[in-house]
Amino acid sequence: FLSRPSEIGVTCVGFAGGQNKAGVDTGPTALIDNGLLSQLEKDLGYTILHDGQTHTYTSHQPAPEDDPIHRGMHNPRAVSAVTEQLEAQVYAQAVEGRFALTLGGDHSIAIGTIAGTARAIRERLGREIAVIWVDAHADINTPESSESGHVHGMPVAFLTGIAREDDLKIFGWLNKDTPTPGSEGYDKLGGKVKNGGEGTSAATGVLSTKKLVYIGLRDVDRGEKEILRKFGIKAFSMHDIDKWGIGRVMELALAHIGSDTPIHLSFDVDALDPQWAPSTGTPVRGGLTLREGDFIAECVAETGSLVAMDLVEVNPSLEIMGADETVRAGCSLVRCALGDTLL
Ligand code: EXY
Ligand code: MN
Ligand code: MN
Ligand code: MN
Repeated sequence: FLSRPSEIGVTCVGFAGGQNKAGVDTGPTALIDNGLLSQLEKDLGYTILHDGQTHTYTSHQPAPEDDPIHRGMHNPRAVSAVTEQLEAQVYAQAVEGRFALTLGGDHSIAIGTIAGTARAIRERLGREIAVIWVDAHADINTPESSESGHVHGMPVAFLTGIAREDDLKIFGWLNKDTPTPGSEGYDKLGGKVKNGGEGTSAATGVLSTKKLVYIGLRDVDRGEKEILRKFGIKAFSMHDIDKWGIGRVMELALAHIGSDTPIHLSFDVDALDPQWAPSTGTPVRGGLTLREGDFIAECVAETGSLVAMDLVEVNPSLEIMGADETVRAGCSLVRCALGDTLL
């Protein structure tokens, strides 16, 4: 149902406000300086559509003094404003049938990219997207369960509707088309109430919890584990990868999504072991090898259903000695997702 896109719409997001370490905003420049876009163009034959900018969205962001902590979240209005803009940018690429490639930036930006892909695919193909989230972390804290207040640990909660805000300037824009929990016909979590009985334990957001699969998890907060269990979210941890091997895990992950489902791949470079990707804000040892990371991207490419990808959390300013390695690993992941290593 999908033909291989010949065009890639690239969006570079120089944003670091979802966490507290400077430098992740320069990730896109480092990836492009390493030749990523020319590799996709010259070696893989794609047409690249890129405005040549790394967007900082400064005119959209409130001044820090106008962005106080809200429900424990740091920079909530800045993250909300940036992701709302980004939603429109990614939507504009994907709705034209282009592959939407977004280079981050911290992982909070996935609020914008996934919402944009979901809207475009719904409109263009009448389909719901699935998301493969490759990460050491689950990024599914609610503002209340988060211990850090960093929004890059929360994007999945907002996307699935597990976390909600009515304030349009603090992610309320995400819920414009989804029902308010507790409103008629919906339970406290926004799940549909069936014939006046109990609600389903499904939240309602731009992404269904049933269409989400994690790979590579190894640092999941207690509150997040509870959320994963409660909503029955499919997750393959490093333990599962050690046990079954990455080949089997990918078979199971893709089977869960089902064939013929448009896929958005959100790849956090910290899924890789710090041996391969040390230049990232929250490294966790015991991660994927470079080959396992590339293999995940290759398997997703092989489905022919990949419509969008994020590569996030490359922070060239961390670990001076290793920045090159991380950038090269990031470029490799993107090339693999776009079919480079398939014969
Ligand atoms: N779970 C921790 C938190 O919520 O602060 C750590 C999150 C790190 C998120 C990185 C981007 O994947
Ligand atoms: Mn750009
Ligand atoms: Mn992440
Ligand atoms: Mn992570």
